[in-house]
Amino acid sequence: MKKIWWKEAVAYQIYPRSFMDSNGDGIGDLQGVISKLDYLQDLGIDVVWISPIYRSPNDDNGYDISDYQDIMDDFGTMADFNLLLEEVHRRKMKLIMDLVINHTSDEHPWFIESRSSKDNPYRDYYIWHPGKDGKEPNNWESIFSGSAWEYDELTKEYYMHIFSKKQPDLNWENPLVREELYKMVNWWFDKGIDGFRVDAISHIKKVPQFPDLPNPDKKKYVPSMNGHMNREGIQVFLEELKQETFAKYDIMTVGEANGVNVDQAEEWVGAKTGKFNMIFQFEHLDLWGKGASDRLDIHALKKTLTKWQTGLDGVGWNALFLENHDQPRSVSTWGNDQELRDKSAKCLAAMYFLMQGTPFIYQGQEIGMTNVKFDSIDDYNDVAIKNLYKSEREEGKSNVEILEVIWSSGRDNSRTPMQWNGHESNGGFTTGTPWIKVNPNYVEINVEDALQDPGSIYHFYKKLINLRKENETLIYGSYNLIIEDDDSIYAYTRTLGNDTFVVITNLFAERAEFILPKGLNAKDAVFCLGNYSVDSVELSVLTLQPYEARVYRI
Ligand code: TEU
Ligand code: CA
Repeated sequence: MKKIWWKEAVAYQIYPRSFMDSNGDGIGDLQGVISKLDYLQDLGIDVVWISPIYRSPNDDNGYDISDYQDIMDDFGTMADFNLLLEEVHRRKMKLIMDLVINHTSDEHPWFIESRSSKDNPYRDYYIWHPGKDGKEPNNWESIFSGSAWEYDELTKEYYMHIFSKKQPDLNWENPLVREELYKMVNWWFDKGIDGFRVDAISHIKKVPQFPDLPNPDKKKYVPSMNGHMNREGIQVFLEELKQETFAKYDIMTVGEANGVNVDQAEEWVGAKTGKFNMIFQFEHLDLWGKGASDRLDIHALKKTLTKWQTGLDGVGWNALFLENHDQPRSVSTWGNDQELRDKSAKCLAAMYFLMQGTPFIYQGQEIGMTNVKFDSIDDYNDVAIKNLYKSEREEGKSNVEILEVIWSSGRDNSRTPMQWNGHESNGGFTTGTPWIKVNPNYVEINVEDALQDPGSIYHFYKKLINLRKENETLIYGSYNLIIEDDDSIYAYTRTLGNDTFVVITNLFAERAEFILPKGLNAKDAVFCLGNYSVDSVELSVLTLQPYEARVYRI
């Protein structure tokens, strides 16, 4: 077993716009992040992943970059960034940035050139196509609703954008594009950053000739994943990216790899042949239903996570997560964000955090922040939400119908400002007017209170982090699913040599009985952690309370 720093690390994602505002303009910024580094260090964080902070017109909050080598004015200056990097390193932590190279902003100089004429040297930096019968070149739908093509009056052609129309896709088939990107990536590594989370990277290869996709329901546009997600030939690009950049540095890479299958693990994250150290896969999130079904499909969840756990064991490495800036809050979706918020947040934490892989915590998850319900579309900011609202209205859906979808699945659920305390207006996030409203429940749910209460969700996370740091078994050990058929309990073991931990989580609001399977010995069991008080270490038969979680060493 080879010890590797990024396998032992616990990571924390910052969405800088919503983390901490230092100057009262209502927008989180780099100085704000710096002011909270002690908080993160205290929690036990090793790696900070910061969502994009580059120059951007903010159509998609920084995921639309107009200058890869400069800092967004809202967030500060390059001097602020340099200080952030220094302050992170001074605390023996690492900083990884977000690498958005599937697309740029339409305000990036490359695109401004590209759109200016058909024979501009930058024309082929992006994907331009003439229309078909006076319409878009094909029927592909953008991930953010509407067509994936935008008509440009000047040259009378369409450009492809699988996200918003202000995010034109780069043409990865053009070697000049790739070269420019690699130069930029290495520039950041030479500056001393510790890695990248690589945005939407499974989308860089498009199916050649851009064929129409099957459209059995005769819709105007059809979901276009089959046109650009994890398509044949992508590995050639990824291998080159790796060789020209990542392979030259001791850094950490996490690919955002929607659509990648576990049987492709070797080529994506294999120790030798992989292109990334780990990937974010989304199969388990798709099971949440996000409003579609009330009850968590625990069997599918066990099946999916177990597939990734066992599929990567000894092959590659998992990135473990429940939340990010694109997902609703886990406690609202999977748990209970009312009376059982505390219990269910801790239970979910124990469930995913002790698996094999590098755990990620998304800002606010450690205090059990919840979804939000704004009553007007005007209170929302996310371009995906706005586009969805517009196209669903056009299709005749009512305001309330659409809002209900947004309440349960909209991305702004996780983008409301970080709740630092309960007594200042805006929860201590800003002294000004926040760019998006603070969740009114900051009065009860906030960092200051959580720090003071030893039984809080925050302290539970801290204990999980310590437990993991102190036990190699919880880092490198193999995962094994137990009581597979149980309808309420997700339980598994982690084993390294003859050391074994058992993680037992009741993922529902009803009590459940746990019986230790034969072959596991409860005799010398030591109770390590739980979210209810436990008076006996007895482990062979347990009655678990609603959302009870227990961790034993046996
Ligand atoms: O998200 C990419 C994206 O939307 C999907 O690939 C992802 O699989 C989906 O969210 C899972 O449900 C990234 C960023 O995380 C997102 O914030 C950006 O808007 C997007 O890329 C465009 O840069
Ligand atoms: Ca600010």
